[in-house]
Amino acid sequence: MGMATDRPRVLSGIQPTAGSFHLGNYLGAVRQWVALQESHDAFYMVVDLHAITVPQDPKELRANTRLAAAQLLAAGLDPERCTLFVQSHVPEHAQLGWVMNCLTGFGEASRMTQFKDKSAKQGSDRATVGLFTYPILQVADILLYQANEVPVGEDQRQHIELTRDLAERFNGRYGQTFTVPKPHIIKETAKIFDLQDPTAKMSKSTANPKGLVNLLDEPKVTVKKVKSAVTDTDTEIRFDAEAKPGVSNLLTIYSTLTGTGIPELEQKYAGKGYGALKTDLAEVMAEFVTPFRTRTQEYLDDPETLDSILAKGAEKARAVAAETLATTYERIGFLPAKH
Ligand code: AQP
Repeated sequence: MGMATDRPRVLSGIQPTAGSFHLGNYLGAVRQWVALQESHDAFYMVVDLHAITVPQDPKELRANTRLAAAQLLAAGLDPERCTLFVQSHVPEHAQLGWVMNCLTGFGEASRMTQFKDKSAKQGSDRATVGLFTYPILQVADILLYQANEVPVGEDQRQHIELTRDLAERFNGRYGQTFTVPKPHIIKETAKIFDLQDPTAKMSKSTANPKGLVNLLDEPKVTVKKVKSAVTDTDTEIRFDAEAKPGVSNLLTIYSTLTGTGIPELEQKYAGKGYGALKTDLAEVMAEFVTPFRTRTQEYLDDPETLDSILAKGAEKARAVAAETLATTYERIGFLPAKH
């Protein structure tokens, strides 16, 4: 582990809310996590504290937390190469979260568009204060690890901006304490779109499940969804995100999963029509999800190993988080507790 400390650090998280990860989560974020563990000192977590910003059934939350960890391992995270843990196992997140709450302006927090979107979806009267302040907990998540980069999808960009602002504000007020992080957003896959409404982000809380590709769905379900993806009325297979969002989204997915360039795909399907593209992409998808499902199940079948990976991860994460929190408390002027 000694060499890991010379590497730039990354931190990111995913919610254990939906059961299965969807294709947007994977292509927008998790795929980058897997790559970055080779070059960075990587910390990845299942963010169960964020999950309770909306009501959760306790049994389901517990099961979904293990399921999220199993999917991360199945996607290629290697506990020897990264630190994988559960957010609530590291109490410093909530502790630094409070400090960050006290540093954030109410107006500043009110400008977060994710809160506006998410609260509108469930009716703003029912939205919790936790949902309102979750971007601030996210700030704490990132700053605790002194992360240099945060690999996320486009929808999280504004939260990384907030993180930068708060890190600079704290540093300015109390002296250099936090690394100011940068977003790590891959342009091509920063926003994967809904297969039925290719102008909307693929999202677990969609009204039409046909547009959402869950990685743990039966492969035949996925095949059907891909084949009935909305395209447009002409037949030309060409990447044009503005004029042809549906086809462009399919090309992005195809290209990323196979490593084939988009121009090459355009050439391959020239004159062939959407049916051929969809049939082939459906096959690519099925080939991707089938082993992913099997590997996820293998981790779930051995909860002791899974829990021990998470316990080791939490221990490594806590060592870093506790140090940052202690420095923060000291800078703020909290009286040290007697040992
Ligand atoms: N459609 C997407 N395209 C690219 N990246 C995406 N991400 C989510 N959707 C897309 C990225 O996935 C990571 C984990 O996100 P999360 O834990 O916040 O997942 P979520 O919010 O539960 O996913 P949804 O589907 O986006 O939920 P709702 O419907 O609640 O809004 C993040 O890095 C995110 O950017």
